[in-house]
Amino acid sequence: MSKNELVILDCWASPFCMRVKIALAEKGLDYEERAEDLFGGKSDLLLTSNPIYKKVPVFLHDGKPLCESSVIVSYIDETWPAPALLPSTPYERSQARFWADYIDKKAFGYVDILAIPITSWFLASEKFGNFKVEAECPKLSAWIKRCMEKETVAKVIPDPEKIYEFVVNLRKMFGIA
Ligand SMILES: N[C@@H](CCC(=O)N[C@@H](CS)C(=O)NCC(=O)O)C(=O)O
Repeated sequence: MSKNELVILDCWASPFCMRVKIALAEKGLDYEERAEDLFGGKSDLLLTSNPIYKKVPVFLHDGKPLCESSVIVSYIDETWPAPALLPSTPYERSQARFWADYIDKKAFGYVDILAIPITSWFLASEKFGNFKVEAECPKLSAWIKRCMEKETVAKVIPDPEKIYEFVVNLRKMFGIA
């Protein structure tokens, strides 16, 4: 009998972990976050749960590990069907997976969950790359704003300024000027 014990081996700044956390929040599920030290020493649980890539996120459902964020989000959608993240027919699902512009055209779902966490790193890219996403890609920028209006997204995505500080520290750690 499933206890639905949900654990995510996590790194707060990882867009891939954010995907899983948004999907869980969309389904209204409680879960435990276990922070991994990706640079100082990964836990034995991470190494044994994801021996191929040794990366977060790992999602543990009643102790059973799943790896790769898109695989995990699909699993979450299949295991807890409501509200559906993917459309109901195989053809629509294939479109959702394939077309990037699905983001602009459909209700919030699978593609948005996979894409939005990456945007939390945009501010850091802008500062180091000397460009503005809003100026270069206004439609993308509008989509980010729409997604961020959702509580399930806003509560998971960290402040981009914190990500920027994290990147500054990473650059120092790896000796990048
Ligand atoms: N394709 C993977 C990417 C996961 C990934 O790159 N995780 C990074 C953190 S953002 C990680 O664990 N890095 C540690 C390492 O590479 O050793 C997914 O979608 O889950």
